[in-house]
Amino acid sequence: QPDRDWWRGAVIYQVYPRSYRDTSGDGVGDLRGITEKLPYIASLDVDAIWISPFFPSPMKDFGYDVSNYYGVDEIFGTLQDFDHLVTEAHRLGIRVMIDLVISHSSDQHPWFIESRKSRDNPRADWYVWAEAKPDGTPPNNWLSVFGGSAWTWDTRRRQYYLHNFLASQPDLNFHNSQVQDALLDVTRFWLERGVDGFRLDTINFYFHDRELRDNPPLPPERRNAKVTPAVNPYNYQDHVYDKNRPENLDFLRRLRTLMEEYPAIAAVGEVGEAQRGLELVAAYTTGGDKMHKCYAFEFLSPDMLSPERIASILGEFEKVAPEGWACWAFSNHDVVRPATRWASQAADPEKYLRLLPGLLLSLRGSVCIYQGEELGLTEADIAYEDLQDPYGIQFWPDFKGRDGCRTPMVWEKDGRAAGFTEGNPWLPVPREHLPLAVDAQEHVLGSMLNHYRRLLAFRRNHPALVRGDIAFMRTDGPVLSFVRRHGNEAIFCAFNLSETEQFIAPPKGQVEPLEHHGFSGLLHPDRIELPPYDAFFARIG
Ligand code: TEU
Repeated sequence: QPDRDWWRGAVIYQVYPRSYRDTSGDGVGDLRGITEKLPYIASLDVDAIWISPFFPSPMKDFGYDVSNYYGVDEIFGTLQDFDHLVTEAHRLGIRVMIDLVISHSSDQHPWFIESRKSRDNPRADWYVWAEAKPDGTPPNNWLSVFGGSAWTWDTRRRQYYLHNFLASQPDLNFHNSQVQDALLDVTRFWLERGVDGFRLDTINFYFHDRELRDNPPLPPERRNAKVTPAVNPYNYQDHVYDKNRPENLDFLRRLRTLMEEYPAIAAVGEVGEAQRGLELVAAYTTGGDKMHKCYAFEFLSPDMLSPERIASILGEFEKVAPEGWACWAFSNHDVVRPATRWASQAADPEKYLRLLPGLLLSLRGSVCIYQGEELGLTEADIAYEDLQDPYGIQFWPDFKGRDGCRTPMVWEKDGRAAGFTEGNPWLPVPREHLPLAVDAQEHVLGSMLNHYRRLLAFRRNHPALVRGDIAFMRTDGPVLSFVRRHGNEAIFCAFNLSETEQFIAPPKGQVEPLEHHGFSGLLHPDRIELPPYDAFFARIG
């Protein structure tokens, strides 16, 4: 019997294919490269991989602009390479999730090429077209995440089309049922090829308001200038009409119904919404008929972690989504790596960085780990001349874009391009990453890599950490503590997020300290001793 519930508490390892391993020598990673490295991924003991988009694409947004949903871009290989990857992953016990980017396509997709030809062709209504205002300006005030108006004028149709991201990423019109059917067909194609699930890009952007009403301004108390750069006015609108529409739920239900035809499929939806992320995650995951789980941007923002913040985010989630399931991530291909975003601000960055996976892997929810996070990679400083990310180029220097977390994976300390490629890597390999290469950490007992492995094994050995509920104990001050409980197993977890030693009272009843997790908190008869940035785990009665 397939384990239909495998996604609960699953650890998903995110692979950004351009930067994982290049076997063809063109400087860009490929599917064969991922397959070659599957034994490494298996050695981490994760449940699944999520592969960022590998479909044919003009790569204006590095694959998040798809021009054919049924294939593999030449640069990444072939469909046969993909089938082989899936077979090998399954042989090693790793499930495969792919990244479906269906809110928008590339402007080079044949659907859009046809759509823009005239106002009355069969696909005329497959994208979101609208008349200019009488003065020639765009239909409303909607903005693109990547800067400027969300509307671009098309000289042939003499109309504007909608794009939430780049102008080369036109927004598909979900109000058109043919579009929905076409996208479900795409989904079925990959289900038939044996994938185990999907990471669904920008699920809250699927529908737009048909009446094209202006977004109201965001009230100042709900602004968070740090989430996206203050230079981008996108951050100051309340996105109630361009995205986050109630109809999104209907399409997510259709998707789920399709997924239910196959055994043990799971979907994790990306909710790109800084202001009301948790509320949306709740709406999209409760009821068992939409997404299995979602991730919002709570822990992907620059806001520093604190016991209070962590408890309030998880507490809020439990409140709004008692039966929903979260997926937490500290890192992905869109945000500054936590080693730089958070740890560099700590008194002891190295120790702080080791605390992060202990914390992440103990929270209630599923977890995503982004390639290189397990090595402790820092954000690379990319020179303006080397920038590839359109988002970075647009907002430089206020915001340096996403290339700094997309540099090649470092495999060999002394290898050419760190063992990533025989050619010239599409983004430079930062010199400071070399000592962190896999081969440099592999056989070092206490390396970051082995720390992750040990923690992943620790989590797997304790079902309460995987599927248990969570009850917070201390949430104010520098120590966070909670109890994870599942069946008759209860685990007390405590984290010292400060640079000074802390003492806390042990939980009542029997306390049996657990080992093999890489932390050194100590139980004394009357208190628990937590060194700076350290943790303590115990089985309690
Ligand atoms: O990201 C959606 C999203 O909300 C991003 O705009 C995010 O806010 C931004 O990257 C800043 O961190 C997804 C993908 O993860 C991203 O790589 C794509 O560029 C985007 O969709 C468009 O498809």
